[in-house]
Amino acid sequence: MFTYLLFNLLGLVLGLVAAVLLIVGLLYIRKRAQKKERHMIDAATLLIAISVVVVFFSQGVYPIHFALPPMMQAMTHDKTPASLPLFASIDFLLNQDDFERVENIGRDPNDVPAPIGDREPETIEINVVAKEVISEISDGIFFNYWTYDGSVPGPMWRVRVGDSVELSLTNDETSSHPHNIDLHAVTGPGGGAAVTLVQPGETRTVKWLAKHPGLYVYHCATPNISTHNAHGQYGMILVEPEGGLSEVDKEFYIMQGEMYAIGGLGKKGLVAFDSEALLDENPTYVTFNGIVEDAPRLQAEVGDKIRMYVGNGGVSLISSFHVIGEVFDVVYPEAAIGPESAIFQNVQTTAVLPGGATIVEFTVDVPGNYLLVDHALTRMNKGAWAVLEVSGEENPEVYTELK
Ligand SMILES: [Cu+2]
Repeated sequence: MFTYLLFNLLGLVLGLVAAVLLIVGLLYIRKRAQKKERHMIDAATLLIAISVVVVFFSQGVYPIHFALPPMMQAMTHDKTPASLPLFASIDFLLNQDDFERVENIGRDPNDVPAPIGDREPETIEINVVAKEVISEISDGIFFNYWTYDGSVPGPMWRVRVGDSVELSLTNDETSSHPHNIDLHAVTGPGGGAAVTLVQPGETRTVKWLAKHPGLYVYHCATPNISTHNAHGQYGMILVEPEGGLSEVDKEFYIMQGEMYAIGGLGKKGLVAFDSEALLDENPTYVTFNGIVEDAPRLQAEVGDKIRMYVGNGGVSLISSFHVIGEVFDVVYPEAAIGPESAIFQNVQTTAVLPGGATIVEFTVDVPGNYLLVDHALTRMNKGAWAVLEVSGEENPEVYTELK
């Protein structure tokens, strides 16, 4: 997957050797040359030397991986820090078989923990593993995902306000990078990242008080942070208010995310991460729960009251979250929950900021398929959609075809 870098490097080295040989040859000829010819040879030598410098520093593709190095931390296969990210990339290429192949990287949107209900605050233990794996974005398109617990997004957690949370982060031994966790629900340096930086094989624990109700994004905050997020390291935690949220029939967990891949949309095989596209904020793929959907993942019955916990792992795009054929009865804008928080009613499309979330509720009245989208609709072409299948009795009073 990084063969183009090797070819670039080979081309540069061969060009450099050729230039040196040429200069040596010219200097050899110069010794026997007349004065006039020597001037010409001097000028030619100088121009060759300048052109070597210009070619080396004007390479558009090769140095892009050097755009991030001051911020990028990586390890080689034997867990020593790589002196340059390029070497970490070559190391990955040589040792890619060590990474677990995950059949389906996309977290099931139905994977929502049960409501807390009415209980007193307590101490909650959470264990999570940062793991780098290889899986498919879409059929035949393989990507080196960095995950929490082997899926994208990471698990959704559910606590109540006042709970004390002991969160242990383990970095799997097979990882090539350090990782940590920054939870937006945490009050304290780095949202937990400052005390959870783990090298491969290490575990560290942060204890924090869930002071604020709401739905919060968590993500890896290891430099280069955007690179870690764009490999899939994000998820959400719901801090329920005292007494919990109202009862609904179905809850879903959805996170929009971005992937940046060299070779562009649809390129098959193991695709390399595209740092240039990351810096340009131009993702190759925009996904709901880590993959381009190949079969409907959400199901409901006519009459179900549905609540969706919707987050945006970013890195860059603001999501205009919309369900085609539905109106949100209730939106908790920016996932704010509190006695003074405004609740929006009858909303068509709602913003989900990178590193932010929203909660939407609606009741399905008519059977059929409903598309969840980012209404910046070209992102559908990049994978930003999911299907909600609703089954049950037709409801002609609400919706029917007239001949
Ligand atoms: Cu990370």
